[in-house]
Amino acid sequence: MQDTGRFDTLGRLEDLPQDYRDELTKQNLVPLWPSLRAVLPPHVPSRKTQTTHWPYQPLRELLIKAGELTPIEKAERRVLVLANPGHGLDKMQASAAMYLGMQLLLPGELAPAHRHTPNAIRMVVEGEGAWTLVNGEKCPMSRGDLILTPTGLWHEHGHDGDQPVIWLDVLDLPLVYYIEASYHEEVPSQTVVPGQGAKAYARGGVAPTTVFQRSDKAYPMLRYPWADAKAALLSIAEDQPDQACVQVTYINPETGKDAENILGFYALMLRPGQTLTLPARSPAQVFHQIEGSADVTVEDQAFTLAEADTCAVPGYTAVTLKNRSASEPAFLFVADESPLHRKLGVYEVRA
Ligand code: GTQ
Repeated sequence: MQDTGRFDTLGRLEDLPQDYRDELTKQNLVPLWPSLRAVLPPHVPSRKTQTTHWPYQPLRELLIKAGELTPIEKAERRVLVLANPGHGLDKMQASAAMYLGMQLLLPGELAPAHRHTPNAIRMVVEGEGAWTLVNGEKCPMSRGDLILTPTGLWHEHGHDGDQPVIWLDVLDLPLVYYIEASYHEEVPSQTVVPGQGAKAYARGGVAPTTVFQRSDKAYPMLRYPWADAKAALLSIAEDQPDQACVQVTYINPETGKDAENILGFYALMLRPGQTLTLPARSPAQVFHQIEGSADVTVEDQAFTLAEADTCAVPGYTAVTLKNRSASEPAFLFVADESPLHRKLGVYEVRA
């Protein structure tokens, strides 16, 4: 009999008479109790996001092939989407809120100007000579650089070099699409506006100022050079030899808040031979190996992130990263859903 006041077994849909169910359907009504435990499971959410590893080399080969098969005029953005099988490949999701794409631009090509409601970033994987023009600011693309194209900012990609350029796109497209707010607009092209001064943000602790007035732009810094992020990590590691988690967050240098509103971006250094366990937190995460290689363990799965490999890990899951080199540090780029979870009040770290 009932003594805890809790109801262990809830009624199923099949327990209801068919004529009653038909009448509910006719009135666009649904009983909650057969689905209550599915939408509010005990203690840990159900997650479609599966731990998924995308090795770079086979992806690169297929992307280079796409360059032969599909001219830029037929693609606009020549991207292979890193789709999480847990969501279904057709959904083009890495996690609930994150989209990942690997984009190829060949010498001389132009991916024309547009803007859209989803926020995007680019993490440059290989090649020199490409640039992204963001609201008139020309951002050169080198390996490891992070370039923001936040919601509503015009952007186009061009390439003056002589080798293919490849970068990782991270967008909050699945979330913005889910809330029925995803759309784009086009312009023929943008003009370069020089001297926007954003480069001055790359010097720690100082912000560009004009007659004692700081920038009022929503996105004052658009390009985060890898050389600066790496130097920051190396100096933290040297200064704090006992600190296990050597990490920086890509921020808006005027506000100190996350660089974008929905997804968070970080760089992480593993010391030579280091094993680092990141606790289970509510947001899903993406790891991309910028330099070196790392063994990744997520619950009962283990794989190696070689240079330029990418993986996605569901939320509420601990991740162990081990630097495979005993002599060199390893560097990872991390994207997650923390800003979204914090704004919604659902952010959690599980001990
Ligand atoms: O480069 O603007 O991977 O609009 C998906 C949508 C890249 C881009 C993507 C985009 C872009």
